[in-house]
Amino acid sequence: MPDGTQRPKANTHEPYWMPFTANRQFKAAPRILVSAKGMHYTDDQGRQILDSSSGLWCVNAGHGREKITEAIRAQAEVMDYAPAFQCGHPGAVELSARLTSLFPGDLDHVFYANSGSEAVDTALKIALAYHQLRGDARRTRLIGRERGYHGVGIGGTSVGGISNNRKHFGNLLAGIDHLPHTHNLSEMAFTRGQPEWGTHLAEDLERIIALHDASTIAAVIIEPVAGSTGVLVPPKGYLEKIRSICDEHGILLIFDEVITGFGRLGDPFAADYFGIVPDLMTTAKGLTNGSVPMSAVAVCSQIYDSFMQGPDHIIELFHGYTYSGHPLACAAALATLDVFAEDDLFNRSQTLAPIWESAIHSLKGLSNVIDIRNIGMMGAVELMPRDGAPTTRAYAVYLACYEKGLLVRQTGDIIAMSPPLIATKAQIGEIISILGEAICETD
Ligand code: PXG
Repeated sequence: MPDGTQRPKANTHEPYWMPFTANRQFKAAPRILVSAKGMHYTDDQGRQILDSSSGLWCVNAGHGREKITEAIRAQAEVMDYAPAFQCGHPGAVELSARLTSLFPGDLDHVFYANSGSEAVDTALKIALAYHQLRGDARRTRLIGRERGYHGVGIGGTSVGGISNNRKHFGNLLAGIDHLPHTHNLSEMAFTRGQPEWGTHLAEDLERIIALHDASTIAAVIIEPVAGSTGVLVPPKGYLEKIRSICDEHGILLIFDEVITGFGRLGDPFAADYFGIVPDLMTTAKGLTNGSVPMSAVAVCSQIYDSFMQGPDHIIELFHGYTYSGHPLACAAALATLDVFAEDDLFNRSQTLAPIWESAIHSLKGLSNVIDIRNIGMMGAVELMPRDGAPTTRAYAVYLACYEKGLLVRQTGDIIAMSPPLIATKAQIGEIISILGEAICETD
C-alpha cells in the first residue's frame, strides 16, 4: 500500500491515466502543451503548434481570450460557488436569458451540466421523464446511430455507435436501437458539403419503428454532423426526413450539438444551418470557448411546460449536478457570447467556410487519400488503412504534423480538423500545406 514516503517523483508521467490515449505509447514520447494564445499552442520545447482542431473542437474563438479570462477572474473574486439546488445567482439567470434568445425555434429553456456527456444523459432522462409524465410510460426506447458519439456516460455510450467505445462495457442500457450511419465512400467520396446520396437512409427509422412500435420509442438522438467519428456530413434531405418521421410518431428528436454548436457551421447552431428545430439540443465545448467545463441542454417549451404541473412545492425533475450553472462557467459563457458578438464570429465562420472547403479539397490526389469531406468549419481527410494495421497510417500523419508544428485530430484512419473561427486565410493555407507534406512523407 502506498504511504507518504513512497510518493512518485514529481516529474514522472506514470500516475496520470490519460483519457482516450495510448498511455504507454504517449509516455514514451510525451507531448506537453504549456501555453496557448490565438491560433497557437506552445509546447514544453518552446515550439509553436498551430491548432487546427480548436483544442478538442471547443476553443472556437481562439485561445487565451482576455475578456473570458478576466470574466472568470472577476467572478472568482466576487463569488466562487453558489449551491445549484434551491439557490440561483445572477450569472445563471443572465446566461439563461441570453442563451435561450440565441437558441433556435421554441427552445426557450436551458438546463446546465458540466460536460457533453452529462448534457446527453440529461437530455435522455428528460425525454424519458417527459413521456412518463404524460402517461405514455411505455415510451422508453432510445434510438441512436451507428458511428454516433454522445460522450461516455452510460446513456451516451448506449446510444453511441462507435464499437470501441461500447464493446468493453457489457450490455449498457436496455432498449436501445441504432440507425445506420450515412457514410458510403463509393457514393460520396470527395463531396463538398452535403452529399446527394443517402437521404433514403433516414427511412430506416420507419423500419426501426415498425420493429418496436412507435408507442415504445421515447427519442432519437443524432449529431446533425457526426464529429468524432470523422466528420460525416448528413445527405441532403436526411435530417428533414428524420424530423418528419419523429413528428409523425410522437418521438422526440434530440440534436447533439456539442461540436456543431457555437458557430462551427457559421450559424449559431447546426439546427439553424439546416433549418430544423429539434425538441432538445445538447451543447457544451464552444459554450465557454473551452475555458471552464460547462454544458447546456436546450429544451422546448412544450417539454418544459409539461413538467411544470401539479402542486408547486414538488420538485419537477429529480436531476442536476453540484456544478450545474457554476458561477465561473456562467461568467466564461457570458464573456464568450460577448467575444462572438465583438468579433462577429458567426459571420466570420460563414466567410471562412468556402476558403476552408477549397483548401482542404486541394489535398485530393495525394497518395493514400481516399476521401475529403467538409461542411462549415469542419473537415476530414480519410486515408487508406495500411494492410493489417488499421489506424497506424493516420497516427503517423498525426505525429508528422505535430513535429512540423501542427495539431490535428486523428480518429481511426481519418484526420479531422475544426480550426478556431479566428483563423486567417494564410493560417488555413498553412494547416493544409503542413498536412499535405505530412501525408506525402508517410508511407
Ligand atoms: N456529444 C458529442 C457530439 C461530442 O462530440 C460529447 C457529446 C461528450 O462531451 P464531453 O464534454 O463529455 O467530452 C462529445 C465530445 C474528438 C473528440 O476529437 C470529441 C469529443 C471529445 C473529445 C474528443 O473527436 N466529443
